Amino acid sequence: MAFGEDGYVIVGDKLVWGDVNESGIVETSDITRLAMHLAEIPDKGLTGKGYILADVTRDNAVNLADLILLVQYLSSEDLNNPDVVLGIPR
Ligand SMILES: [Ca+2]
Repeated sequence: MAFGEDGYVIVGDKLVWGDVNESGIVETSDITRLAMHLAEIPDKGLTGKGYILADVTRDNAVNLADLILLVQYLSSEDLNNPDVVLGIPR
């Protein structure tokens, strides 16, 4: 176990921000997974690494702002937009 520069616990692989479902890549199903968490659907709450990776705005809260940024990232035609840093392992 190690701690990243933001104080997050890192276990195993590098963090891929936005990889809410921990599949290794950022994909449309991550939006679904985060939406289920925000809707407080029973047994669909995020915990552990998935919760950490869901905080794509990195403000230590998982909320609608994270969902919006994730949608913007996945709908962006320019995934190299420097303002969008999701999906970049760190
Ligand atoms: Ca956040």
